[in-house]
Amino acid sequence: MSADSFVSAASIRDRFASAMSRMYQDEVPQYGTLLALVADINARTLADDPALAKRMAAANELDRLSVERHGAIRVGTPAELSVLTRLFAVMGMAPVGYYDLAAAGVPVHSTAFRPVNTEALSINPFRLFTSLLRLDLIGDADLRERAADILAQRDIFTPRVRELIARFEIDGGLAEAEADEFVTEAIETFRWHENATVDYATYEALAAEHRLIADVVCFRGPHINHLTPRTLDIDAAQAAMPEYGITPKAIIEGPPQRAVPILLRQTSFKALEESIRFAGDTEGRHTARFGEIEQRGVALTPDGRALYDRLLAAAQTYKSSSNADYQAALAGIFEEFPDDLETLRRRELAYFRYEAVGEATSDTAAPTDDHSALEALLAAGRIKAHPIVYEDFLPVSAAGIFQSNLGNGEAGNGAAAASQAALEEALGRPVIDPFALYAEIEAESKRIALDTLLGPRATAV
Ligand code: OOG
Ligand code: NI
Repeated sequence: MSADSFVSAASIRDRFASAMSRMYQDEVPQYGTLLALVADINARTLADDPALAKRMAAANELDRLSVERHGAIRVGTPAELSVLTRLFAVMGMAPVGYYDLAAAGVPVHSTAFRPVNTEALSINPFRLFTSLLRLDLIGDADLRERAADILAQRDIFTPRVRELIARFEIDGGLAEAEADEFVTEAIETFRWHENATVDYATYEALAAEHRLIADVVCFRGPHINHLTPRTLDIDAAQAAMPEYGITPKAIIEGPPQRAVPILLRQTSFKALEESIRFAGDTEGRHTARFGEIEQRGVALTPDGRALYDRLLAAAQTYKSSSNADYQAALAGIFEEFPDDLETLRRRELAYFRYEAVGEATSDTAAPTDDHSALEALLAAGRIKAHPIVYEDFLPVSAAGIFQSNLGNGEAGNGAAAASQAALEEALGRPVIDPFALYAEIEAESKRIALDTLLGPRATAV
């Protein structure tokens, strides 16, 4: 089998993302309604804001918008997570970032599997927020052992998907028919099952410890618990939800509305309670799955992020007010955060991708250092700076999303030490530092833009 006849990772990811979206629409019809709402809002936003449409088109970001989603799953054991690392590698998705949710009382730690380079992201940026249950945070030793025993008995992967992953690893790719089969088999892992693997008493005991533990341990697999489309105007989408029969969570998480969106704003809504058949034929109920929308903005540098974290922390005391009051307080506090692209760029608060416009001409060859050359070329309109979209997640927002959908705000084991090393051991590889990825995209684009206009030079920017 030659590399030419392999299907690209991006194409497999694209097929997988759309198969998951179809499956979730069948499982949770409200998600289909949400897709329609977001598509309407996005079309209206682009029509009302031609500058935004032009900027997104120039940055090659319009095509991905209609397929853009993130999802979330929760697995029970390191062994499950290690196979997921290999499964997502088939689709060009690698674990990026470490999120410690235990600090917020949710007994998991997480990463996001996602594509990492600009081209792959522009085709389909599908990401999966993936959490590993921390059984070590269950206080009761008997219950902890019982949960581990239950998890040890399940296999969340089909035998065929395991074979196809191995085939990919040996051959270096999958052929057309195998790629389709891979997608069909892979989504089985994320399907909803209304039959629990345990009896009602066991479910209740685990749920009493933490609802999330019951959600992870009592089912055959890590059902996809939400899929999140990207909206260009989350305030409009939130306001329109009731018209579409959807009740959103009270507060929009993340930064306030701004002229230049930064990072990520999110809101979610509770899905209906589902009826569950427990072992021994008892009927019961469980809320597992919900809906969410998000608006993405520019990725921040460590300095920008530190400023964001400081301002967000200052706003937390207002979180119990209404969304309108909270957003007003947040907006006031965030006045300190520059809100125009040029200041964000000059003060190195956000990441940008540079692009040369046109070809080299004799007048562009300036005998200055790269930094001055870049600024001069930007001023002359010979280089464009595109804000780089934030592709990751925010721990405080994620904690808010988890909690609002678990129906409780347990303070939990806040003192438990975060353990990135333990998550990496389970993944079978280190997580990628998101800042390093954005910085690399920025530096590489700078180098190429300057090389294009000035020719290769000895110095780095
Ligand atoms: C994941 C919650 C986090 C987000 O968008 O921050 C998340 C979960 O509930 O499993 O999806
Ligand atoms: Ni989410």
